[in-house]
Amino acid sequence: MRVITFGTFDLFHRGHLNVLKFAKSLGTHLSVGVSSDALNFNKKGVFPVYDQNDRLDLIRELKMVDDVFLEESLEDKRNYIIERSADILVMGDDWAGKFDFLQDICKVMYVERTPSISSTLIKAEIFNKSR
Ligand code: C2G
Repeated sequence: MRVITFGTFDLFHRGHLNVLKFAKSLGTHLSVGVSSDALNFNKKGVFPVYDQNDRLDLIRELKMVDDVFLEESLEDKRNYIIERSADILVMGDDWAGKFDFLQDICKVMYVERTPSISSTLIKAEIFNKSR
């Protein structure tokens, strides 16, 4: 089984590790789409702390990851999935229901996010500690 997942993976943390390990456990090949700096800026109005080349390099080096590519548009998921012949799409449950329309080409799974950690919380904590 070939699995695909997507994310920004800024300030790489335990929640990111958990979802990637879980995604790989579902199959034998894991592709990861790392969202581009421009996609993040357009969606959230801020750039990630780590730029896209660093985020791509960090994800590429993980032993459970077989293939890494830049996700340049949220609307291109269908093409990314077809290009990589993915059987299963794994997304965090903050996206629950949003990608059900892709069920005609692959299985779509939403996984529970790891509690109490996020890139946003890490940024806030660093900000508070450095004041
Ligand atoms: N995640 C998690 N637990 C957390 C934080 C994140 O399981 N505490 C998961 C998310 O659910 C996602 C992955 O880690 O599956 C990457 O999270 P983000 O970097 O926040 O990704 P996001 O910006 O939501 O992805 O097509 C989607 C885009 O790439 C954006």
